[in-house]
Amino acid sequence: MNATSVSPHPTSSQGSYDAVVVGAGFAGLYAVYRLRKMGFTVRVFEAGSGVGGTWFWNRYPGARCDVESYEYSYSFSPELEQEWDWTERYPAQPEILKYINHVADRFDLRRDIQINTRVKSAHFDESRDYWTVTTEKGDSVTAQFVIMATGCLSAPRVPDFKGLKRFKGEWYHTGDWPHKEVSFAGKRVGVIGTGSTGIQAIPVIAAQAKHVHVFQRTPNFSLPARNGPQDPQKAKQMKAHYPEVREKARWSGNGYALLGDVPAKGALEVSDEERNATYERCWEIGGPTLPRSYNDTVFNKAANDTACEFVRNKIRQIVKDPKVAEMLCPTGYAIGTKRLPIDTDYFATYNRDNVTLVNVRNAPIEEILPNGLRTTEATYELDTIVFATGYDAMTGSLLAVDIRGSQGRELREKWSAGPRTYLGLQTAGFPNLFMVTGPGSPSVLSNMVTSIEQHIEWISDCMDNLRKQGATRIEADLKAEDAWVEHVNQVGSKTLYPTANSWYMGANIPGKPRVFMPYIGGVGNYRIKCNEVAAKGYEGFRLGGAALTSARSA
Ligand code: N01
Repeated sequence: MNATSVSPHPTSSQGSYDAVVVGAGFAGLYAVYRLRKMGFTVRVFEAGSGVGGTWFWNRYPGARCDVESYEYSYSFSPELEQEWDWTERYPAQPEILKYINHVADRFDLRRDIQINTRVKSAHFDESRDYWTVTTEKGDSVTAQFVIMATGCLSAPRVPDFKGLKRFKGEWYHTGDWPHKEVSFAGKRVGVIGTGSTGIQAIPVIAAQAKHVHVFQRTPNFSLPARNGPQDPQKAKQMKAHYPEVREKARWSGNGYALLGDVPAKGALEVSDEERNATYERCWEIGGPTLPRSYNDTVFNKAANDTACEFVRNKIRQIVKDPKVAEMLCPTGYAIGTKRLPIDTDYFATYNRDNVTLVNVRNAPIEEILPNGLRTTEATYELDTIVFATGYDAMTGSLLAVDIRGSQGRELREKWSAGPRTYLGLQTAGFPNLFMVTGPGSPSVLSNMVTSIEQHIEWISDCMDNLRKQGATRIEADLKAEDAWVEHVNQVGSKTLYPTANSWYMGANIPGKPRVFMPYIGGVGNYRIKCNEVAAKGYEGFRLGGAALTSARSA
């Protein structure tokens, strides 16, 4: 931007709005689009210096979406669908960010989005049914509704290692990556963490660095992405059939149409030959389908074991040093119960002379030194450390804001034993506060864009409905919330998910309550439930407000 140009974003806020939206990622942008169209006034606060949310912050080398590009996009505008061309099967971070910026400009969304502004607090005034929202910059606004579009993986976590402040080299967390180019050329780099992020970043960093030490605590299953340039035929097909594809995704198990229907057979119902041929086909096609090629791998350990062993054998074939291969083979948890990465050349990277795998399960990192780090067994000299150590997932970004509901009750206190929500949309005691893809909704187990659109549509329709009725307040009923939490837990406990130490369970954060946070009942079933609740006059919610009360008593 040159010195005379004016930012399209507003720079400060006072006053009153129908809704304050926190966050300008996929969810926040769609909220502005829809609420504005329905005649609501809206102000978005975004901590970053641009829109994009996850895709604004996650600029680490190799950052890429693991949902195919044509499905990882908005469905609300047929024109947008037709005019945008994706260049790769799995879109890289810069392309997704470009798309999000295109959406912001195309629909003139920026004038309601205040960037560089982190929300500090949101307090509810129950005498007037509105929230006061303050920011770290000193803005203070009121709004009838607050919509937390803060994302599920947006509170990066650097482990509390002794000595980090004294490190003389450069260190980065992948979820808070600098906006300048980071060069690894000639550098001795340490990467801590082998989740989806580490698995994407390690091959790219290894191709540049002098040497990479990978500090692995838990080996991870990973499947080849088989990424490549977008097939023009496939793109054409997609554009010709977008309405059907989107509709299928909306009612599917996980919000994708391309992943197909739930398979008819279980892994143990077929012969070893047939199963191996299926797994082999999935491995060759690429993407996350392998464990989903049978209907029981999520529930049945023996069925799941067949997929685990197939992938372990692939690792043994790819990695030349048998000792390193065994170190990379995941054991002790079911495939898919920790988020399953898809990769480009991850395992083959360990065949490079400049890559060393270090087991920090047996010998944990004790301390960061000025020139490297020390485990309980050895010292490693490093110029750069990359923390691919994940997030305080699902609740971290919500609880980072000082949220106080009725009678000043703090959300942090209410959720001290784990998050409790009704439909992942609201939590009792916090009227007019909505969460987008909150805990208790399909969220991270789904194509996020599908789930985001469903939530924003439900929330904005709800606001419209309240307006028509003259209601100023909606609040989840505690009994409905308890029943939903019970249902979420029941469905989750039928699966193998709770058996793994994953961020789905909060297990990556010391002291975080162990609760399976997402809803695994399926995107389509969940949509049915949300629609039913709305059709029954917002069953399980309590509606209130002056006009409504007088209409009812008349
Ligand atoms: O984080 P993670 P992530 N010492 O929590 C290790 C999404 N995503 O950023 O497993 C040593 O999965 C930790 O070890 P362990 C996706 O949903 C999407 O990789 O806890 N190691 C683990 O290996 C994903 O799941 C895309 O034993 C330590 C790693 O750090 C989510 O983001 C791309 C440690 C953290 O893995 C988070 O992935 C990338 C310690 N003290 C990410 N503390 C897409 O493609 C932690 N670790 C869309």
